[in-house]
Parts: sequence; C-alpha cells; structure tokens
Amino acid sequence: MKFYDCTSAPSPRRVRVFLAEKGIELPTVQVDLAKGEQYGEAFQALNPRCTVPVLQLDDGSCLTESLAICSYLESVYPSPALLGHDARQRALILEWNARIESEGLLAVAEAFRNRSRGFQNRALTGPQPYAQLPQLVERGRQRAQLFLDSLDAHLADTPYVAGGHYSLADITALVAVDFAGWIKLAIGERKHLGRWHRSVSARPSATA
Ligand SMILES: N[C@@H](CCC(=O)N[C@@H](CS)C(=O)NCC(=O)O)C(=O)O
Repeated sequence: MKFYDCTSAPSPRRVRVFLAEKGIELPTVQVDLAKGEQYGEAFQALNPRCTVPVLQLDDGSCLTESLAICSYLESVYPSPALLGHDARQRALILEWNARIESEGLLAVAEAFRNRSRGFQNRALTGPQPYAQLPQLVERGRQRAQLFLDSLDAHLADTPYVAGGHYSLADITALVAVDFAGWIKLAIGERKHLGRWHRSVSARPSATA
C-alpha cells in the first residue's frame, strides 16, 4: 500500500491520525497542493478528482475518499477498533462522521476557499475551475459556528462524539475543529467542546 498525503491539508490528516491510532506505518508520498501537483498528469492517473488523501492498494487500484480509506484499513487492521464493535456503534460513528463532514468540514472549506487569494478559481476541489463567491464566506462561517455550537451541546452528554469510545467520529471532529481555526473560529467558551478537544488533542496520534 502507498499513502498519498499533504501534511498541511485537513482531509489527509484524518487518515494520518487513523493510521497513528492503529500503529500502522505506510510508505508515504507528499503531494504539494500549493504547487498544484494534484493537477499533474501523474497524480490524475491515480485520482482524476485531484484530491488527497489517496490510498493505493497493492494491485495498483486507488481509494480516494477518507472514509473509504479508513474503512478499508479497519478491515485489514481491526485492532484497535475505530469504527465500533457492533452494528449499532458502527452506524452511529458513520452518522456522526457524515454530519461532521457536511456541517463542519465543508462549512469551513466554503468560508476559507471562497476568500483566500491562493484559491482563486479553485473554490471547489477538482480539475474544473470554480470562481469564488464572496457571499459564501460569511455563510460558511455562520454554518461553521453553528456546527461548533451543536457539537458542544452534544458533548455535554457523551465523553466521545459517538459514545463511550474514541472513534473515527472523534478524528473527523478533531480535524474539523482545528480547521475552523483557519477561518479564525475558536472553541472559546464552549466548555464541553473544550474538555473533549483537550482530551483528544492529548493523544499522541493528534500530532500525526
Ligand atoms: N471528501 C474527501 C475530500 C478530500 C479533499 O477535499 N482534499 C483536499 C485537501 S483537504 C484536496 O485535496 N484539495 C486539493 C485542492 O485544493 O486542489 C476526503 O475526505 O477524502
């Protein structure tokens, strides 16, 4: 297997933390997104959608979504379990993972990519040019703020995002909350979110 990464980007960090929690080391290739390596012919042959992370399997085929990659790794390296121990836990983890992606990661990306000078005509990922829409900066920020509020409220009743055990949902939430810092949204007074964030950030995997 070979892992295509970019250390500065949030999505591949999800896979890096997942790998670290499992104690897996993979041959890794850095893709320089700032230099546009994701649009090059060599990378497009692996992932025509021009995004990282990518996991290339030993038969040469590629997985190009964080969730698919983590799900594959969970099957190959089941311990420690990060996608639950039974059907209900797994479903809950996947539900939170999907919510955090759409309400957290995509909201922050909307605000960030529609504002930053380096993302002109790159407001969405992929090979097609998409112009920035300035109205989406504030909307993305508002959505991201609501996401932090709702996660704070949820964490009042549960130690980890999907219940009593650390899981993929915590990894995705950690990456989303740290990514919110890119648009200057902090945890602030959200005390349940703060307690959870200190706990998951203290795990050695958080620096992966
Ligand atoms: N849903 C995808 C999202 C992947 C994604 O958006 N990756 C970003 C980095 S965080 C990327 O490759 N961006 C390339 C670009 O900005 O051109 C996943 O989770 O794997």
